[in-house]
Amino acid sequence: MIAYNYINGQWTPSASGATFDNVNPANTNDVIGSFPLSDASDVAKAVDAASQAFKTWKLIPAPKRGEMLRKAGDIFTRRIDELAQVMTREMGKTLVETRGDIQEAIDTAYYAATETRRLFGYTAPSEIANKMNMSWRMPIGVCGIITAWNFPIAVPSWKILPALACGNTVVIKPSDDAPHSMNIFAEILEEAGIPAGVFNVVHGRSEAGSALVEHPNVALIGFTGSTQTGTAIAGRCGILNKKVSLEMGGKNAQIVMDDADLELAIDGVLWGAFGTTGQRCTATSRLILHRAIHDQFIERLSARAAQLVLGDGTKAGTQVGPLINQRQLEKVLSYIEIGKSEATCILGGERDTTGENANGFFVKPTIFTGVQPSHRIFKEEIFGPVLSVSTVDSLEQGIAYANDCAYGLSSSLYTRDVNGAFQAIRDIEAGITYINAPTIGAEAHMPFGGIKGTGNGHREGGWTAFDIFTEWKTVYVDYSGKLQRAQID
Ligand code: UN1
Repeated sequence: MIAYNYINGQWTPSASGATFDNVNPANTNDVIGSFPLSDASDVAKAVDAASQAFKTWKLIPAPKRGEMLRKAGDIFTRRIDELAQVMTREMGKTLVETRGDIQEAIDTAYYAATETRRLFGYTAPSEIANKMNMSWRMPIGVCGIITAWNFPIAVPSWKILPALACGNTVVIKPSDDAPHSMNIFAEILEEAGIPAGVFNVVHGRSEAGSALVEHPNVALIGFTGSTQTGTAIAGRCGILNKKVSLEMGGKNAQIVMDDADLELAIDGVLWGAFGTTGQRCTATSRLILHRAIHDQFIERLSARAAQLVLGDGTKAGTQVGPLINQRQLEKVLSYIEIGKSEATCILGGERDTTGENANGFFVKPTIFTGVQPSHRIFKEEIFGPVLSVSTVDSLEQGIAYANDCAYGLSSSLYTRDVNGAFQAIRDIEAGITYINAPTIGAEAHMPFGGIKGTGNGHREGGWTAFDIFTEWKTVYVDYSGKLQRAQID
């Protein structure tokens, strides 16, 4: 397949003609297609189209924009099986998970559609007679979106759909590891009636991403990816005075107390740590066990984890897919080596190249015990199927361990003690806390994001996404017919 950028409603090759190939991470002999390796001139074309389109798109009544988004949700629903196949082929997670990824976009589309009938502002009394004060939301302009490959449809949808609902136009630079899904996103928005230029896709790597950040007509950057790249983008946006919303790394902990339902907690950690091959910002990468249940928990957990079926995500029965690419494979394997020098590897700890997995980026589900807060595998984001297990003697110590971390996205506590649960909800330093549920599983209509090294104060999802994609206009209407001076008369 030869694929193109989507600019001003046209499928367009890169100006330079340069391309990159994308391969199936479960079998690198399967080349999915060639995609444009765009540069600043391609980005400029897309931004020009989006700037032009903004002039008319922002004037369309928000509920009319919402009708198109609702239709987009319907089309995603119609195309879910086909799109799930495309997504699994390019990023590896199982079909059950890629369907879930698309479902998250469907939920976001319907939520954004209904929000176009709210987009509430505020009224407030004036301090002056015969004067009215109010404040309403304005679109911001062209939004530049840069996203990762692990949720090729869901995470872009959290940004694109609220942005469009608010009357903004969009240029997205999707990950070069999951470009095909984004072209289907463009097809769906086009079929839903989104006019040419309102939504644009520019494929490429860091050159295209940087050009988007630097372009003077891009008013906002929405980014999901590594803390290192996000922080660099935020630095540039600070200097360029652009609004920037960041969704970055995580090192999420699940705490299991001695009174917990252990089978439930094992189900939770298996899904949280090894679902999506651990490649979620919300993945459970640390397990903090109360000493009293540690040994039996580890015995039961490792027996279950050893049964997980590693393979091509399109195959029935596969539970854990490959890592995304060679770079991530090397990174995860190097963390496994670090882990072996720091703690005890009780499961996995190696690549799987057996049988049909020979040509993919497969790493066996891996568990380390005896992990201390000083260890690198306790502190650093690995983004793979690697779980670091530590032992504590109390809930307070468990919370302290969970908080001993540079990130603050998700967290989880398994307990039957209601008082302890509320203490953890209050004291865990994270944007999301689950009680008796794993660290993954955010719902589209709730705020999503984190503190510390995870984010910069914004929340995607739910009503909070609309704060990212709007500016406030404050309006004063004086109907007294005379000059009335605030703070003076
Ligand atoms: C991400 O890892 O970037 O809660 C997003 C979850 C998903 C979203 C994850 N609904 O794990």
